[in-house]
Amino acid sequence: MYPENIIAKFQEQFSKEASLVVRAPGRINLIGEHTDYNDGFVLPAAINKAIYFAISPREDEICNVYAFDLNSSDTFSISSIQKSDKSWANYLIGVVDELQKAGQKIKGFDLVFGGDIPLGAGVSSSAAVETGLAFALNQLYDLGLETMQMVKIGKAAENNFVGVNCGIMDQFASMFGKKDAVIRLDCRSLAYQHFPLSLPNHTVILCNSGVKHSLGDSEYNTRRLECEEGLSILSGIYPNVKSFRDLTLTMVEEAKTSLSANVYKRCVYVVGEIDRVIVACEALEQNDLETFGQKMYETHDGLQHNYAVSCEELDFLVDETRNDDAVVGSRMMGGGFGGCSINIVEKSKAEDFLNRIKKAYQAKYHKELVTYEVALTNGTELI
Ligand code: GAF
Repeated sequence: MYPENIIAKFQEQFSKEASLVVRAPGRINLIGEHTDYNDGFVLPAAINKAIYFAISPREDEICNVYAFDLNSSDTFSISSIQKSDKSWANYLIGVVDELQKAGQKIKGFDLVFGGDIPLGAGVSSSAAVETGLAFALNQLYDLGLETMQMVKIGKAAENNFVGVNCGIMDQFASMFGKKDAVIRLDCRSLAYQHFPLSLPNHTVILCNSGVKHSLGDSEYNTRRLECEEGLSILSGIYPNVKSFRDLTLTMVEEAKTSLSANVYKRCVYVVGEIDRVIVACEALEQNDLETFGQKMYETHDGLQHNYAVSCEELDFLVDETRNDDAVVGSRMMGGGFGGCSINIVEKSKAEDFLNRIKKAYQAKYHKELVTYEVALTNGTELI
């Protein structure tokens, strides 16, 4: 059971007690996909699936790190940072690198980490590893970093060391999560607002397609480049346009002939999605779940057809819910190319829904559909 197994493994591995134990959660995102790096809005929350860190400082520059769930260890020195051939270790080394680049003085450490965030499922296990280590080192070496600085360190590690040009949402949600609340984040100004997700009659269920997405190998970075190309062309045509926030669908439509077919579709998706988050948040505030759910389906359609980041299994999972009266809204979640769909389901009908969708998935793909009912939790913290 986490985190007891992590704490016990630390004792066994290093023959001493861990100085600190940190919990860094994964995240869901209700709506606002691929909008974080496009100056849009997102609506994520931290969840009750997390990576746990048992850690102690060292007097030298050596970092001994052990990945509990992979039963794999690695050692590196903070004074000669280089990529590891163990891909999991690069998330940690990247954080150490970014801290040092930011002028922070740290020493080595002994670490055991692991948790129950499903890997490659679009619930941000990698961001949790990054924010968890940044948080632990901040505590261990009394660095005095503010929460947002740690978010940025985690993101920079992913961008510069792991090589995925992700936006800020995942690290932000893992750090700023709050029990029973979602966070509306303006990714342009970084202003945010927690608001309680009170769904007395509904529950949030993730359906894991079991298709492993790998953001690094996938088209994620290409989508970013396509968005940059689109924005650069559109801001040439409309001099007042500084970001996707300044565009309307009509403006994109009128400039269609200046954009390649793919770039046009990416722009239509992003401009539409930024608007959808605003409408969906208003609906949520008014307890209008029907409108919220409708926006989730529109997001899925955009991700499937215009942004082209879904996959057959995710489309199947969403399509299965379209005429299911237990489900208010459903869509693929996260970067895409696999991972989970997120579903808002009526509590009293959830069990029947799960039976139906698991049976259908098994019949179609001959594999078990793993599902998770999620609760919203605090962000990264000492435990
Ligand atoms: C991944 C990225 F890490 C996020 O920054 C975000 O862009 C998301 O995909 C898509 O919304 O999780």
